[in-house]
Amino acid sequence: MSQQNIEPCASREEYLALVATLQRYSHEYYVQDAPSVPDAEYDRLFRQLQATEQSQTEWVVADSPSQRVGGKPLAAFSQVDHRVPMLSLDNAFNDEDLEDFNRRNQERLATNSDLEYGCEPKLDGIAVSLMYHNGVLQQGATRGDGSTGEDITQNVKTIGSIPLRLQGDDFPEILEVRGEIYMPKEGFAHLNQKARDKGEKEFANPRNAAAGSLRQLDSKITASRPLEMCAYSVGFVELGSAPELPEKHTDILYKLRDWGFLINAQMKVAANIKECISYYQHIAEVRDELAYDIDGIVFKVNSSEQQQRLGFVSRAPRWAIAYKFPAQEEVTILQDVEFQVGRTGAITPVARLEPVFVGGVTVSNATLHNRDEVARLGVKVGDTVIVRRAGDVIPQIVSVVEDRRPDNATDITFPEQCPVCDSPVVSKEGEVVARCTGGLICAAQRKEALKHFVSRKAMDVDGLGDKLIDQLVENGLVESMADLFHLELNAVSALERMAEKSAQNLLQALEQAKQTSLPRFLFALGIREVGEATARNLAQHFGNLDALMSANADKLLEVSDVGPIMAEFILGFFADSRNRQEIERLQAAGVQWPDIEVKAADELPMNDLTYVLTGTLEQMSRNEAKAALQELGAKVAGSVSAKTSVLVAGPGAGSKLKKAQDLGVEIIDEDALIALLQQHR
Ligand code: D41
Repeated sequence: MSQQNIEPCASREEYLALVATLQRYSHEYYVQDAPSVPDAEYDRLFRQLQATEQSQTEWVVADSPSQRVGGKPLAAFSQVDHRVPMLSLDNAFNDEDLEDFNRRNQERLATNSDLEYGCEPKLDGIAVSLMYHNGVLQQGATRGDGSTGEDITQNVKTIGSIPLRLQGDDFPEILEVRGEIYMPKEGFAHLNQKARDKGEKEFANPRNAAAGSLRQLDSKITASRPLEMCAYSVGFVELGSAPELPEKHTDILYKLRDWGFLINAQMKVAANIKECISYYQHIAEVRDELAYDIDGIVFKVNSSEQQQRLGFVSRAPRWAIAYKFPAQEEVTILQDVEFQVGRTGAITPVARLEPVFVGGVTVSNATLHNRDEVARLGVKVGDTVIVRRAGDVIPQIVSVVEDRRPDNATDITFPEQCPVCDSPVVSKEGEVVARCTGGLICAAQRKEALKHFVSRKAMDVDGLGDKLIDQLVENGLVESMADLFHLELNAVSALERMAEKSAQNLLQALEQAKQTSLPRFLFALGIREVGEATARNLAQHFGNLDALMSANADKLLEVSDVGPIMAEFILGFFADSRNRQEIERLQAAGVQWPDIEVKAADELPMNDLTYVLTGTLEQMSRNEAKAALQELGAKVAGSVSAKTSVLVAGPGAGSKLKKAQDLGVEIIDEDALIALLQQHR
């Protein structure tokens, strides 16, 4: 590609106009999430700015966007005394605490009327102070101990959502803006992925990553980190000729937004404390979908006049409180490690923990994933560990508190024999997973295979849960999938805790499950790597089971989503006579499905179209959407490029949405996607 020639600005006026343009674009990009020009255009103008500043050093202004890039490393941070102390926040841990807070406020204000509150999510980041003189950023500082912090001016200037110059003209002569610098979850995941790729140490969480990024003496490092700042209050103010700030806290924040700051999009006004509690519950529900980590909600008496009357005690204002969510990370003790055998024989180390209340539930198990993860953590039995449970994700061990390791801590050794069937355990070269070689001899693998076979997206046998499968296998009633369809009423109702009626229901559910579809059946077989979407593609492509079973590798590779490794697994599965026999037994037991009419690719309605999915889908899973699109002949890609035909963007869409906008790709929401899919039913 040809690099265009970049001409430096011819005059100071032209240079200043360029500075202003770039400032506007950068605000659109970082704060409004709505860039009006493509990245390439921004980059071009930015290079022109740099070229100009190189040849005309005397023109350079302090708020030039070039000043974000990161200057020379500092030897140490100097100290900054806060002109107005940066207060801390009192905590509330339950609704009563919050109601007490409200009652105290009412008493002090000698009123029975409802008090109005500003409500904001409490971002889990680093509190900072930004000092503006005549609208130009002069200094950035950490909160420190509240009276003295560290000068991190160079570093905050690298953060895109911090304005170097305020917009508008009605801002105070001196204005201190306070806010939280944080790292959005997506950026955090990228950063850690890069660290993993390079074999470097990962950050434990986005907060640590944000703190670590700000603590860099070399601001070039900070510049490379995905940080944002969200403003939450003002500190020192000297109006000069500017009008008074608004009376209400929330209106002050709207003013800050006008001047160019990011404020929290979830911010709301609550008319009374009851509404505060509903707000808390609402945010707790959507918490996982937010693009950033939060650890609670901050409630602030909205009227400045009331705030002043309430004042503060020691280091915290009486008029504000942080209602914390249950902690998502806790320390506990690793008491033991057990090894579970999965459907494909994969052996997973599972941590048995001293029970601990974390993320709102009591946790006594956490996955340790595999050998590599155990090595990465360097964890031993007896260690004090940090467990994390966020949302509905299975609990994880994040790290070891090494200075609490007892003398008798023992290494975790992986078994060489399967803990269930005693077959040898092997790890294939290049694979981190250790597997039991027992296949269907192994009761654990059999149980897991059966659980998968009857699961909702597979054969969908109603009322056949994990516990019942365990019982059926342990009592020798079922060895393989086909055995399920030969169960007899008296044998089932003889099982512990099984009423005759439930046994009848189970047999009826099994009878119903026999009428299935080819995609379901293929998925249910549990072929390694063949998920729901691939099973659909295979069914669509081959139309019937015989055609699939007699396909060679080349034929399999024609199916979208099937690569060489998966093709190998599919061939291997059907080459195994035990699997072929099992399929015959299933069909003999009455399991059946209609064949599918195979359409040539160019007859499919979405042939030639490439879709990308981003953000959260609320009415279907991403896999379901993907499968439905592929069924209509569309390709579903992971990233947006010039080849993308349509981007489906749900709430929380981020960089992909931006890129699609830049490239002028058609963007639709989930409702439009559903309408589109229905059109082709
Ligand atoms: O999101 C936050 N972490 C946040 C922190 C917030 N939304 N509002 C805050 N408001 C205050 C007062 C009421 C004192 C102006 C805060 C903090 N303080 C705060 N952050 C760290 C210490 C105090």
